[in-house]
Amino acid sequence: MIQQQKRIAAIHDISGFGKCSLTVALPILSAAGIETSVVPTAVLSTHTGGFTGFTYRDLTEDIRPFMQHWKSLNLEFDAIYTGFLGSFEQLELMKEVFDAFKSKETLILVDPVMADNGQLYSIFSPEFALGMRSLCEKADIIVPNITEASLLVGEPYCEGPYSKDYIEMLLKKLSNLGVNKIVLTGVFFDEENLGAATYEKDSNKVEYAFAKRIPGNYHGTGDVFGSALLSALLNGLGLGQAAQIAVNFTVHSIQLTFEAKTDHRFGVNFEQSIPFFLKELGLV
Ligand code: PXL
Repeated sequence: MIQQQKRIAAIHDISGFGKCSLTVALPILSAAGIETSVVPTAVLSTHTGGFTGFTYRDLTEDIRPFMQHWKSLNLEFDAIYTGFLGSFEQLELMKEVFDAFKSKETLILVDPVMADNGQLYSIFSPEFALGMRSLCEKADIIVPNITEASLLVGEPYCEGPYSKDYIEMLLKKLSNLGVNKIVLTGVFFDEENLGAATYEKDSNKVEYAFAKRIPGNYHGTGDVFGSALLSALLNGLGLGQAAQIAVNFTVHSIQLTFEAKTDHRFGVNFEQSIPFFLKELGLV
């Protein structure tokens, strides 16, 4: 039987240089066979992580008219995927988007992009975390890193290595926001392996997905991970398996970038890892 192609709406910024957000989500999801519509929330010359002097054209005003037009076309989506959002107003607008397009089958994936390595990104105030928490409460699945998870549940940030008890405490507290599926990234129990922990509230199941750690902090890996995770879920894989594929693809992309000694701000070479990714998904 021919499977109906899945369609999603990806709502992130476009950073012209420094691969992240839509310049990562669109090619990865498309390669995985998913029809990917986009709502650009802002256009920047580069992302904000480590560059100075970037341009920033805010597109908040366009979001509601975009939605109204899409509504008039009776468009439906299998998933809505939000990432970097630049203001409280955009957080509130996302709730309107969810209300307008959520059907029983629509998967709402919120990546609460706002912090890493114990620090909020420079453009956000501490109150932004509260706004992001309230958006996460509307999601079916959230994909925070450890710093974002700590901010979302009001725990102090801890540096790893972590204990299983600590990770599972964070997962349970995150699920108390009313979210059924949690994928926590940046999890490690020793210095050798790094990966993700998943929790499904309905089944009360915790799973882990690891790969060998590659030194360095590469920009945009959260977006590579989130896009790969959603690709795997929409291709019918379970949460634990989808997380393992997303970890493997992210690490494969980092490995190529590490070998090429590329500036960490430029993003990772996910493009040349796509054949590997499609094999992992069983699509080729
Ligand atoms: O990858 C997350 C991200 C996306 N978009 C912009 C960013 C960041 C992280 O810094 O600055 C504009």
